[in-house]
Amino acid sequence: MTTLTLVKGDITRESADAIVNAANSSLLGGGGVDGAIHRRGGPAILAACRELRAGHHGKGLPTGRAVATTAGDLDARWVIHTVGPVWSATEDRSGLLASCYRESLRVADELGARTVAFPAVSTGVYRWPVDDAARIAVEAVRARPTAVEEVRFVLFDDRAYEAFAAQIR
Ligand code: AR6
Repeated sequence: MTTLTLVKGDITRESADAIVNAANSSLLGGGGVDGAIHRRGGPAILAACRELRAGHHGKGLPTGRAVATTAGDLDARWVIHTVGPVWSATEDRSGLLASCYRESLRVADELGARTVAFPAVSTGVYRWPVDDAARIAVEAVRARPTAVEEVRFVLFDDRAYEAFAAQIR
């Protein structure tokens, strides 16, 4: 039984087995949550990402996929990096956004993570409308069988918090 919980705040302040990063395909950092995670998590995360790029993920991580690294100095065992789709008004990419949540939970299960904190993937730099993103996120998590006991959505502002709350109520 997986419980869905909501927190308003900065995901880098959370304590969880795994913290999900809204990354980009390069895995080499960026702005938003990604920048915050690398800043607070320290250089070990970037070092692990560089190793992934030197090895199995030479071309980077495709959109909709997820991969884990150390969480460095964060209060977590792992960071699970996932690459959300950029919002498009002309193409339906919602399957890729749902895949981010499914794949992150698959990786979490492989690791044995019991608590996983997610940001609202794709709703920042990638411009996905937050109400729609919240619906896709909650549906994807509810539909995916997982041993994860708590899926915690950590929302940065009131707008995102309310959008997720409306889906979970
Ligand atoms: N904690 C929780 N949520 C946050 C935090 C934080 N510290 N900071 C921002 N958010 P974004 P994306 C919220 O842009 O849209 C990066 O450059 C933010 O308000 O981080 O998937 C990557 O490298 C928004 O609701 O991710 C990629 O290039 C949500 O997190 C690109 O941005 C996601 O915003 C990915 O864009």
